Amino acid sequence: MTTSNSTPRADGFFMPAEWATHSQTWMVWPERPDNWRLGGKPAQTAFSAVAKAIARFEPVTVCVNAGQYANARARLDHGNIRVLEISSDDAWVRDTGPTFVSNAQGEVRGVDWAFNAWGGFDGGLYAPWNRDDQVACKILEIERCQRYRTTDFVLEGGSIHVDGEGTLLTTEECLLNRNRNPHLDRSEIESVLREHLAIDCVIWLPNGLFNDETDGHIDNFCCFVRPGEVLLAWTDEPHNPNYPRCQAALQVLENATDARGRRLTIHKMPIPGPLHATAAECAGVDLVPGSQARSPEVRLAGSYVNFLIVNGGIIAPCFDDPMDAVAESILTRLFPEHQVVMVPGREILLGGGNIHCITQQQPAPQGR
Ligand code: KQY
Repeated sequence: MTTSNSTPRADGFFMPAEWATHSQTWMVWPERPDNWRLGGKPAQTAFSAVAKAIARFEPVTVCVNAGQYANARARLDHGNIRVLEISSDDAWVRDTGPTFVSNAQGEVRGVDWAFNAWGGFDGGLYAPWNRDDQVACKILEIERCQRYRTTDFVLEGGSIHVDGEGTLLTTEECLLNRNRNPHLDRSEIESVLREHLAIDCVIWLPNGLFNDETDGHIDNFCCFVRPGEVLLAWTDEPHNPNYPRCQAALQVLENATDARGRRLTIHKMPIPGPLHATAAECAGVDLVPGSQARSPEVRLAGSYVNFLIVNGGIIAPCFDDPMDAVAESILTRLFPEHQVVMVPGREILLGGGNIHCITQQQPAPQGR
């Protein structure tokens, strides 16, 4: 595998939007008992359902630690799912996998961002994270993709969304957090994003969703549905802790112009819940100093915005909540060319994220 000293932009590569055709989607098998209750068994059922839902539309590769290989291979019994042994610390390939970039000649490469488990020893969620930090490199090696490594720049894929036409959405809460890149200011961070993703415009929302343990990843709060149109998690209830966050985001989005000079059309997606883990669910998680503690008192950061766009499909979480049907109808209206598939997301949410966080799309070669 070649690691380049150049940047994707300098080499003519850019990050395609998620709706561009994929060659496959990557996932990682959950097993970590201090994050997933009951040794990860309920999460493995949930991840299997997500993998099989995606596999209806495109190939899926699931990475698994050696000790879980046989179990994962047996549970992921679908002809469109490949299972590979790759070590990891946990199962969030959106954040540990590469961000794929492509060029007009039909080549795909990957950006391997430095990973510090969402904040290192200043609020990060577990240690060590060295095996997670190697996941992107290993995926690129398997795919024979050239690699760009940002040794001095920490980023998670869940903290960015792009429209494929030069605009990037992110949050100040995450990217300007002192636990990611304290040596860089806002304009220096923008400059790394411009060079590595070939974007020209960054739209900064102040915050992500309340209690999002990633420090406010954008992929749990707001996403593009097509160029010039975004979908924002929303509440009209002033007592909802998300209310000020939604209002602040709306104000930024209403005043934003994208890289092509467009004003944005803003769609709203209701927030489910309030959702909480039960005492029994929390009791099923191993207590390990340095790992994220679980409590029934903590409102979970559940969000229907945390969905994945695949080839012809939308794979979105449901929570056995009255808003599930509303979310499904909004997604069906916004994506008339896609089939919306709702998959149980509660077990993934109990671990701290959802479907977008546990998946990483690999674009098909573009422009050929
Ligand atoms: O949501 C994500 N992108 C990652 C969440 C990590 C949670 C670990 N407990």
